[in-house]
Amino acid sequence: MTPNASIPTGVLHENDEEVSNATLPPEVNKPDDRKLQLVWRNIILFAYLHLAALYGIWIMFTSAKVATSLFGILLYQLGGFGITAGAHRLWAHRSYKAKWPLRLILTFCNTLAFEDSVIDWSRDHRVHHKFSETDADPHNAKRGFFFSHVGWLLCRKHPQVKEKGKQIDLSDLYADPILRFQKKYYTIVMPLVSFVMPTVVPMYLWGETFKNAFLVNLFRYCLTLNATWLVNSAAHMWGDKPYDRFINPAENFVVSVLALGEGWHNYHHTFPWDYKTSELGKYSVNFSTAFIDFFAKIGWAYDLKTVSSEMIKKRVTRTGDGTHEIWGWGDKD
Ligand code: ST9
Ligand code: ZN
Ligand code: ZN
Repeated sequence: MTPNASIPTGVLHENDEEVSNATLPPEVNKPDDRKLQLVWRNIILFAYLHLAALYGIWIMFTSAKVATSLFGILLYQLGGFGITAGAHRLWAHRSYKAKWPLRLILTFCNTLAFEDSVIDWSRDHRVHHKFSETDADPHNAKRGFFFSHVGWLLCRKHPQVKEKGKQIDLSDLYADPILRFQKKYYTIVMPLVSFVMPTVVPMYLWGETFKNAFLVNLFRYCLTLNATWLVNSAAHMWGDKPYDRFINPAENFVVSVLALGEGWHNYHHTFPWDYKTSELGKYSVNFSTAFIDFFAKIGWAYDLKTVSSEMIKKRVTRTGDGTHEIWGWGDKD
């Protein structure tokens, strides 16, 4: 539980306070500076993706083979773990350590999810925590549901994101050759892992058509993105705040189901170093914790960081909104 001195700035641990609006200098929150510079390439690609994904759902329930749909669900889970257990809990927060075979598996899964390289993802996420809900937060939820969900990917970043982001130390991520490889060859590896493999496997292993395999995979990808984005939008807006009523991130059950355990966002923003990202009993709506625990059992994941019941209790009493007892939380199993 002692903060690790080797953890770089930007990985929040128990001694850090998130920077709140109240403590930020005024230049970090100037709505007048929010000039939208639209990125039409992204607008067109995301519009196409969402339309194609709708067609993909139709295909799944009409002409696709069952094996293709099951494969899509499997890839959703695997890609999801690449974001939750990988980019988020392992790399952005350093909430546990992993041996190289697990880091390799997680990098593969992360590439399947196509949410940009782990290094870039973690940089934005560390800024998100450190300057939460200010203009330096890439998906500042104070700018509304649409902006925090997807709008932030359709325009240039606020200058404060880049300015404040320079303070974030990424040396721990650059020290990992697997992550350096992923970033360097992302434009080659990502299309192969995230689009070619998911299309070719159903075609050659069980004779699926190109169209069906391709569209079901686009639906799988689109669902992964929206599940992730809901953490930034819905889980920053709706839900109880049993741990800290002074912040917007909330406990959101629906998001937790879709995002493999990442919707318990009031807990996560209060205790960002906990590898479980929630207090809830081990696997209740938190498959990503089960995933990490499995690898801990075989020794590939280790030094799992968590929070003591006493610390949680103190915090709940001091800053909670009173809903902690209603949910009956605190049962660690
Ligand atoms: C996607 C990511 O969807 C989603 C991430 C969501 C995170 C959610 C976290 C929630 C918790 C975990 C929940 C997991 C649940 C999972 C469930 C799964 C089932 N600091 O970015 P650029 C500088 S990706 C410091 O281009 P623009 C830097 O110099 C979807 N500096 O900014 C940089 O150069 P370089 C697929 C920063 O030009 C330069 O600016 N991907 C920072 O404003 C340019 O950077 C896409 O669609 C920083 N934070 O463009 C691509 N940021 O990189 C989308 C930037 O060389 N992105 N700099 O160092 C883009 O096209 C662009 O980023 C842009 C902004 C148009 C949005
Ligand atoms: Zn986080
Ligand atoms: Zn958040």
